[in-house]
Amino acid sequence: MENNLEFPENFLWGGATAANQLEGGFDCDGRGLSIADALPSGKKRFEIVQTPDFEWKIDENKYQYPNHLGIDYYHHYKEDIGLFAEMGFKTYRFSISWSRIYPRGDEQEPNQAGLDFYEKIIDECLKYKIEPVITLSHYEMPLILAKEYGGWKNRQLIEFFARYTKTVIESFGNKVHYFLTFNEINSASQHPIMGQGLIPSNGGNDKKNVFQAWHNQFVASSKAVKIAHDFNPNIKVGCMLLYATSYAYNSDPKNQIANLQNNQDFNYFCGDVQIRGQYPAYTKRLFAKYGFTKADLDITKEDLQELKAYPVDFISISYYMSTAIETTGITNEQVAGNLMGGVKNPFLEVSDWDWQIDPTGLRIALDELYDRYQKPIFVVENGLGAKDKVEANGKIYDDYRINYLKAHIEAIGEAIVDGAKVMGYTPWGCIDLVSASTGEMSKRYGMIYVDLDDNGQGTLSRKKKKSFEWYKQVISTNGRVL
Ligand code: BGP
Repeated sequence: MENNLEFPENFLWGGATAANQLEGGFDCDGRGLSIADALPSGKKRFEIVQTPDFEWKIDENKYQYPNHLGIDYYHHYKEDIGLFAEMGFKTYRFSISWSRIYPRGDEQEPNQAGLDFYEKIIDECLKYKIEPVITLSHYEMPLILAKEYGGWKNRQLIEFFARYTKTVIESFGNKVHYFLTFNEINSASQHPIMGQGLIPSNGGNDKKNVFQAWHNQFVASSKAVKIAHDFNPNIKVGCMLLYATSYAYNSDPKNQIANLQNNQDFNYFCGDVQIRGQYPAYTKRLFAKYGFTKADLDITKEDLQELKAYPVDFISISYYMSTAIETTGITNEQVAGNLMGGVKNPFLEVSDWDWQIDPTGLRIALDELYDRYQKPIFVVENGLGAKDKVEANGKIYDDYRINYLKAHIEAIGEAIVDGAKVMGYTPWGCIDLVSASTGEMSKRYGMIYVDLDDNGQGTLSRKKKKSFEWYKQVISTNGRVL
């Protein structure tokens, strides 16, 4: 049955992935090691990097699953993009591995073989009229930039990233119209290792360094906007925020103010700078919370001018969960999976990984973001991580995933009715890939199943799940049949 939702004609339906979670081919064609190659899988995913023996772990993990194999998209991309096309994708969001283009990160000249690989990916998309959306940095950077330069707290990275961006834009800017700068930039407040290359031995525990790294990334984002617009004014560059709708647990003003501040600190700070082009009014309070002032950071007048001159063109978000803020001692019941903290919301169910499922929270997110910024919003990640079962007949009946996606697409449709401008929807991991938080395969998001287990065993064959046909219909009816 058809619904009454009205998605815009040119709504960008598709799916999203990231290089380090699916490509494999970690040492193919001159690629350098990336920070993602140093993260092990399983419970020690983040524990390991909290130790000073980082270097040793990198060597130990050499040639090991998961980041090094991914789903071997490096050698399967034609088949995979063919399947995306069969689902009717209008767009495909993927990331470029910086260390394929600049293996060390600090060279003058790019690695042509790395560029050639992405050219083939882009051409394969265009063959099917799939609009590529490229993330320039999705939870990785050349490892040397973390080890030898100390990660993003070092100003020199601005210049390296600008060089990399220029190379990418000059190579692909005639074929690609949408670029995202840093994936889930605000998540560095929880895991500075992935997005900022900060580990305890190079200052990862010091909040001041996280903010310095953010500042350098903000300036790099502005430079990316300038580079893109100078090359082709039609290119649109977006920021990418991990948005977790935040509720006060109840109407106690103490919880309300705590929630307001949580929103500013987590959901809005990075976006405010990148979208509005200036540090927000609450910056002083936020810095003070961590025991430093603006004078402790290296922020120049030129930086501030650059931020002002080149804000992003649109906003992109990932949305998986909401959170609830309680400070008065009524409850302390935590939800293990909530990346940004907060207590259990009694009105919500959780996923198998304890992520609070809240489609209405997505409608609220889109309404609030549009009210705040009046710029188009692209939902570039959303989905349900679940364990799939292949039945004896070879089929995968992932109705739980269909229900999740349906409810969230409805929420987007309602937000559009509310007046929010939403550009598109690219559910996460449209093909099963390695999980960012566990480094394992068993947490699956895809409409396409990949035969591979947590130990890297399997045929790597691809198989359509029930959600494949369902999503195909969603796209072909432009969201009218869910
Ligand atoms: C986002 C990341 C992705 C992705 C997704 C799902 O935070 O941008 O890289 O993996 O979350 O998370 P996970 O794989 O941990 O379930």
